[in-house]
Amino acid sequence: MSGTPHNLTRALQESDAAHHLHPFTDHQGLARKGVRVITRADGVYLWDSEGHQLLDAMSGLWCVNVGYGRKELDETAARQMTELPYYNTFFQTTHPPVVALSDKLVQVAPAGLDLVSYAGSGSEANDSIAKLVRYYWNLQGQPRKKTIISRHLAYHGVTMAAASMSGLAPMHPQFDLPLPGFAHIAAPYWYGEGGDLSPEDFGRKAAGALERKLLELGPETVAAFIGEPIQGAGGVIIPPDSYWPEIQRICAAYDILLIADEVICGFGRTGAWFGSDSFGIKPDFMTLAKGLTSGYLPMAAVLMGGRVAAAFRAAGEELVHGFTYSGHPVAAAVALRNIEILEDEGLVERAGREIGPYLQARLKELEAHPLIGEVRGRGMIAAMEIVEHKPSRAHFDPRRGAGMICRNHCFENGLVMRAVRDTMVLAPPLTITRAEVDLLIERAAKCLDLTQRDLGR
Ligand code: PXG
Repeated sequence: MSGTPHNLTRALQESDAAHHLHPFTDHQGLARKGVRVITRADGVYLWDSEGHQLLDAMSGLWCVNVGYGRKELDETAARQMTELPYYNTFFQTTHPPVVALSDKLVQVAPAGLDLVSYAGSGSEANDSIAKLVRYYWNLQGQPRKKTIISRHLAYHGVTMAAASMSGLAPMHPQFDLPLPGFAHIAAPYWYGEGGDLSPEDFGRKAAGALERKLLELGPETVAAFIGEPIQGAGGVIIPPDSYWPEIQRICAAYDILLIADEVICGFGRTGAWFGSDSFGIKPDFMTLAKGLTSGYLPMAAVLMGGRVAAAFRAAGEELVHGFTYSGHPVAAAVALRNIEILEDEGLVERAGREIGPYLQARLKELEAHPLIGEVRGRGMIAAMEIVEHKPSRAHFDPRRGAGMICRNHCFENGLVMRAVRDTMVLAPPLTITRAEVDLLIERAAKCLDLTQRDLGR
């Protein structure tokens, strides 16, 4: 292909429209508008095929925790490709990268989680957990314990089981989901659903929904509860402090397993190594992906501990589960190097004590904007609620597409921020500098002004 950047872009757009079925995309709409072509990245910046620079306040899809352009990760991948590009971990074999990574994961994980199983994506990892939960209760001689309870606005992935656990309503009808054996309770979304309750009272009430659902289904039929410590794709829903301790209590009281989906929260995002550390959660299973490799290669992991790990170790029979790419050597080498970068550069502590608080303080200033009803966040993850009426926390009529208007202004003005309904969400790389945070805020403020103008307010 040759020609001006514009012609090149057009050629790529046409070919893409002809042959590429995109995730979560309306294809007619996309073909009309023309897809955006991203060609290059460095640090916190992306460049598109027209040469525009964008500050990526989403770390790709919540994953590029160490930032783009890390030579250490290229070099590690290249070296591993040369030495052993592939071998599997079935049939009584292993390889050095996966041994080293498992060791490292157990080191950084909350105490007690000491057994790792690998997958290629967060969805696969959650699907694996859905199977392992069944296996655990079958091993215990309690085969009636089957149902997994999750929450509205949850995102756990797109495989049949992971989508069934997800609670974003549009994810189900196209595929006749959820499957039997999955139930949902309300999310701890105080700003949207808390009404007149204080956040703490609302947190207890939202956790109480788990107990009510358990009693409705019969605790003897319930296997596990799954939750993201902070719900990411559902709109960065940060539970009140009263929430997780109550969930933990209910899981213990009714003998159900607790699964922390750390796909977004893991690896420093919340200012601690894991969201479970931030909220004092003691899970039986943890799901890891995204920040595990900072998105440089696809890889996910399931961490287990305590009675679950003990049961699998002692089962005395073959575990009939695993993927061709479970523990892929190149992905494992990159994941290990990525974790070493987080450690060597103190990026998790920086997210918790320095750049995270700075980002949150600067974002909080935007609460003075006429459109912003609430800014909330932890560490390097945050949300801003666009509302029509601040005192009542009333959102705009969804048909006005306030969030989408804002997101489009962001793209046009060199900033990538996602809109979840009318909630603007962001999760920049943990490496972002103060000056880059300032630029992010400057661009976000400008886009909010443009959104306000478009909404005629
Ligand atoms: N769990 C959580 C908490 C996630 O956020 C998954 C599982 C699934 O991971 P995979 O690797 O199978 O995609 C995710 C993924 C969005 C968005 O629009 C979020 C995700 C994926 C795609 C889009 O916010 N999260």
